[in-house]
Amino acid sequence: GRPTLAVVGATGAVGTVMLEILSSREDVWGDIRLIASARSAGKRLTVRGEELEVVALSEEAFEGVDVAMFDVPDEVSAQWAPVAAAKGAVAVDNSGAFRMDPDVPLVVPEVNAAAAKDRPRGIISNPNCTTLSMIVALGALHREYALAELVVASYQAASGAGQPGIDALREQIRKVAGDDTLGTKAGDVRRVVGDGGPFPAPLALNVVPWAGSLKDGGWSSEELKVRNESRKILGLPELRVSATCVRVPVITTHSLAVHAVFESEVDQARAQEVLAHSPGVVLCDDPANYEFPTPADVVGTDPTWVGRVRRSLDDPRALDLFLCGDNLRKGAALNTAQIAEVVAAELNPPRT
Ligand code: 2RA
Repeated sequence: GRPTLAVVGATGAVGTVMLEILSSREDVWGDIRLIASARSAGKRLTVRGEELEVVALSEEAFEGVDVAMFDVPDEVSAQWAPVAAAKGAVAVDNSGAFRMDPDVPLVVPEVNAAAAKDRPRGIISNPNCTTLSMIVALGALHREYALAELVVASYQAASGAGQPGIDALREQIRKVAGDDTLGTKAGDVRRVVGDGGPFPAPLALNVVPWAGSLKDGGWSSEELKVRNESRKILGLPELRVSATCVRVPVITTHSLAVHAVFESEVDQARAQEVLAHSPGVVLCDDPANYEFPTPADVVGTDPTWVGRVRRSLDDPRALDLFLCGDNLRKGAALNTAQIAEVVAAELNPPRT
């Protein structure tokens, strides 16, 4: 019969979007079980039009589960995804705990769906939302031109830091609203907003060049994730990648400015055509009519949106482009759901 699905972390920012996605995609699941921390157990949430009670995370909660999606912090996944796998479930994990484990595939179905089959630990990882917001489009260009180097700057939304990030930005916006003097003197926003909450500086009326934790050489963990995960997904362990990750006062949808260098010469019109015909990508590229993707237009949608596609003026092998992707949908819940569907089709092949 149809496989049983568990959603672990059902009450978080990504979990909430996951329930919407499960309610709107073609339904491949039998029972769905909602799991969260003991604090959220007993809450009632709606999925597929049906109200379900959230159960507390425990070994027994995975009894009879075929696929378990995890949208929880790294340390919770590190402990519990192996428990789910030991109970016989395939764990699809959206934390950073296993992404670089050589025995855990890192999967984006439009780019490397076949990798999902080779999962010796019974765990499949879902990439970081920043990597995911660009990789479907870059995978398509890589197939055409062979990628050699990426230089990217991100413009990341507050919800990348979960519900606390959303709540903090909304509160900061309330604090600065209506005061026409703010943003004209050094430190005035900081005085009104206070510290940034989950962000290392105020985010309202500001941009903050930081996401994640400090790593060697001054790099942030987020910047290393973009580099390491892009290499693993594209199967290019030597790919040159430089990333600067920046938080901007947007609630949801990450954007990236990308300078991509290829092995062969590129052509603007051909690159646009490749992108326009790639599943999961929408080309929105008519600057004469001010058509380009922006987070305000992209949020709530599934694809990766690409615009501003230009051939570099100084390098015939390089393209410059701008991308937007909803970090809670393709950046998290949607890609996890797509991976889970790949596994479901394998467990319960459609009849032909
Ligand atoms: C962020 N990508 O945007 C990180 C974690 N979700 O904060």
